[in-house]
Amino acid sequence: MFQAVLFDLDGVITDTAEYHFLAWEKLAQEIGIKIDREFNENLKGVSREESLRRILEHGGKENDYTAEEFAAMAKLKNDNYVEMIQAVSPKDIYPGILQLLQDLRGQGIKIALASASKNGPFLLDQMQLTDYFDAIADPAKVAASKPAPDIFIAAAEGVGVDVSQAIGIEDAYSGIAAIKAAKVLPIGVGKAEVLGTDIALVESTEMLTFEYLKKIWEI
Ligand code: B16
Ligand code: MG
Repeated sequence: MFQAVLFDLDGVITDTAEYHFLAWEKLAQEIGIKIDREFNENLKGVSREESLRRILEHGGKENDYTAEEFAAMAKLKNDNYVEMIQAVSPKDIYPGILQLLQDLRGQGIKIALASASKNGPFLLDQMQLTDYFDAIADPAKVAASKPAPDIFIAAAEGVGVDVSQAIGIEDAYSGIAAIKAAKVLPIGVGKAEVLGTDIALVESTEMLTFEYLKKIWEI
């Protein structure tokens, strides 16, 4: 039986992936770059700085800004995003997630956060979920961000469980790649076109029951 579940946050625990998109779309518009939801798939799970690099490249403006201007744009996006998430509350927890956290606790299975977001701890507090988490991996302290395995390895280490005994849950292509690279068992939330056909997938978090995780583990 698995000993730990390593959760992504944005797009798995709550719908903040949408707020990230809206905040990036606003910033991109201000500098004359158009991004759509399809392009946004490339930003999910990717760090703030890498996201901005990809947007500038998308608009052919990767050489147009100094390091200071780049940092100022990343800050502007985050200020905007932080404003949007002030209203996040327990009502915003995706269906099935609270029950899953309770069941995992009840079974003595460790729970860790493996989010690329520096706003992760704030969001868990807003949703009153902090106490369910035995560890929160700090994205500022890992050497490389998703698709590198570092954040999932740090999350498993944080709860003292070997990666071979853990399940990782993700909604992003880069996140699934990170889980695989960490040698953790992946479960994807989303579509096969985006996440691949070679892993267990659920369309909605409602399907993420303890029984489902057990079934996937035993396959
Ligand atoms: P921040 P996750 C990721 O969170 C988001 O998917 C991604 O869109 C965002 O750029 C990244 O966190 C960094 O977030 O700017 O708040 O530090 O999906 O890994 O939980
Ligand atoms: Mg995500």
